[in-house]
Amino acid sequence: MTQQRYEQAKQQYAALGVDAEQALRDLEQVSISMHCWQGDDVQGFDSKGPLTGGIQATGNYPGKARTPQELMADIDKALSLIPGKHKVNLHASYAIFEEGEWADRNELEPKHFQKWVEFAKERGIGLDFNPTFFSHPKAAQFTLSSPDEEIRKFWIDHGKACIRISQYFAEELGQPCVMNIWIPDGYKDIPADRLSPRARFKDSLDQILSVDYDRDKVLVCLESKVFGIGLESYTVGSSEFCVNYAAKNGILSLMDNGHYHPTEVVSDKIPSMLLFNDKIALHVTRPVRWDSDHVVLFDDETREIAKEIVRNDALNRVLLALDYFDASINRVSAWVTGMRNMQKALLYAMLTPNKELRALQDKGDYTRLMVMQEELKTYPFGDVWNEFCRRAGVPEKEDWYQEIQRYERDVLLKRV
Ligand code: RNT
Ligand code: ZN
Repeated sequence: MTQQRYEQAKQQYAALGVDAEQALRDLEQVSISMHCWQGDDVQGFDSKGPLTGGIQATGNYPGKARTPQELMADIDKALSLIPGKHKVNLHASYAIFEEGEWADRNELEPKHFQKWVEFAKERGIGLDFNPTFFSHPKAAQFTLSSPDEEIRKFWIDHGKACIRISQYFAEELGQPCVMNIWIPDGYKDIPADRLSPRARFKDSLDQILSVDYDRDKVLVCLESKVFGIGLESYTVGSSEFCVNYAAKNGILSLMDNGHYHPTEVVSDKIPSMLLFNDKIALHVTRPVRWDSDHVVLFDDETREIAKEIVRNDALNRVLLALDYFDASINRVSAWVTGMRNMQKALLYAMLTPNKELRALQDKGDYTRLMVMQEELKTYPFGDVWNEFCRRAGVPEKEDWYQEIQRYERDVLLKRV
């Protein structure tokens, strides 16, 4: 049934000049970095304290992962329902300590992530990494931009430790590790000095990057932001700061589409960034009125982001990661929904006659351009997506949800 429908869909797309087989092959190559922190509301294993840094996971859905074993089991369940081969994105706060052992963030070592490396090796997947500059007593308001030199040094050491851990991931797993730096530093109210915190942040980054590391193995990114809760008036790591720092220092810019003013869109920023950078990185999320980090949907902006990547031939230049944390729904389902939606958006872009549409734009035939873009929306895209799932050996359509329900009943609801 799926195959028959696919064959018909393939012909409809072929009539537009689109090769559905090629699209399926291209999508199979795309690996997305799945964020471990959706599984436990960004709690991590190195402290029991609250989530800080101006971000928030709201909701109280039962069954969140409380231990490394539970989180790994949940990640496995999610990956089994997502077509393709992906990476897992870890935060430093997900260090796994032996019984009675503990290390503060400035003293983390590769050995504290050995279990994650074993996990990744067994599954043949790669790992990405993030230093954790929040949810820690020393991250009260400032980390890498702190006026307190002792605090700043602590976090610089954390950054350096994370570069070493990232290189360990890359070497053990035989593929580059994307290491993303995001700090929550900022002011609730109007500051008296906007320059000095940024100057200190700049110096801290210089110190972190002065570590001897292999730039082909560790791809360091810098993520900007517009504001956080309790940090509404001023953000040290603003867009201008981060884009300029990255460009000047040969690291990557990371754009999170929840980190801009509400009518600003990352889809429009991608082509500009591609003109000036070999590679860029994304955190795909869904901001609802603010940086709320809702689950990624198959919505307009996700599709626009995917179009900019696909039609500019940039699948190998845009490092894709997801970043959201919804605690109000089944967390495994949240992963599967977001990952599958990102893939759907890419497939949708691959099934678009991009060359033909571009020609219409160049000719100034905006009427036909609009007609085609709208008609494409009701082409049998779903039949191609179902075929992709079938070939990948994962459930088609909403069938995967039955497995989530079974897992919730047999595993998640028993976590009390
Ligand atoms: C916060 C940033 C950051 C975090 C994760 C947990 O606004 O988006 O990427 O969400 O590192
Ligand atoms: Zn982010």
